Amino acid sequence: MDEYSLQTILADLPIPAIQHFKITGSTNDIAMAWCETNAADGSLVVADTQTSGRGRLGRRWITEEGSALAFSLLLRPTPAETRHLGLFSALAGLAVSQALKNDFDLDAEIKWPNDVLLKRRKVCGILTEAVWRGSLLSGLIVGIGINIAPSSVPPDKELLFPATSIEQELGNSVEMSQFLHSVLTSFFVWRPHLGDSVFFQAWEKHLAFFGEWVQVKTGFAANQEDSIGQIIGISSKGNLRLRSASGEELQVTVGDVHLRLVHE
Ligand code: BT5
Repeated sequence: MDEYSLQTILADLPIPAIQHFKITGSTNDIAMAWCETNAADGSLVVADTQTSGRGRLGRRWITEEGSALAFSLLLRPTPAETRHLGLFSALAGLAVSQALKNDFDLDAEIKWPNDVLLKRRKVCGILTEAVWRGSLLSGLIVGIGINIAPSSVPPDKELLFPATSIEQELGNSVEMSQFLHSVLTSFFVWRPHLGDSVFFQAWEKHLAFFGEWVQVKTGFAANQEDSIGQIIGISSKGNLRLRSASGEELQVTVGDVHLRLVHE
């Protein structure tokens, strides 16, 4: 990929500017720096390789050369969107899931809150970061990493959860810039639905482990007990709704959560 070909391929989308790197630290870091300038909503940073790709809470995201998509969208959320900032990761997850269905007929699931799975293996990670100026929101960076070729999948010892790539599940090769176009198209189609009923229905429809018993570990407090329950849906705030063994409803808010199937 290069900047010129990306500009051509993405020309029909509301993307006013693109920066492409053969190699960079993290596209989210580049987008955050760009956010401090007058870069407009929808500006895009794409990299072929990341040397310090980031996951949540300081975890690493591995992007091997030319085998994966790694990109960050710089958004300037509207006041209405600002009320739903926490839902942008799910929006990105929906966009990726929809693109996988449209382009390859692959049924992806969203592991709450923000991983996209194919056959219960992680194919995509999403890191959304807000940039504040004092108490005012300056921008939101939506960083998306998608494993395309088998070589993008890190060795097991690097993984907290099993991983896969699109080509592994499909058995065919994938044209990366075309798939990027599909994901971004889907993102901009879904964006006006952020937080509405159609959005929550689609999210629930894609929710991994629906009806299954899971254990959710919230990592902030050392003495915090895990929540164990059967997944029954998503609340209007984007919380995960669980039903405990005693029939009580529990809600888990997005934080440092590790969601696992019970008895796995
Ligand atoms: C995420 O964090 O899954 C968010 C990843 C976001 C990556 C994108 S790439 C573009 C942009 N620029 C960045 O610097 N980041 C964003 P988390 O849920 O914390 O998961 C991180 C964990 O995923 C790691 O600890 C590993 O276990 C695992 N992992 C790392 N690389 C992976 C890969 N390529 N495929 C599958 N799993 C991976």
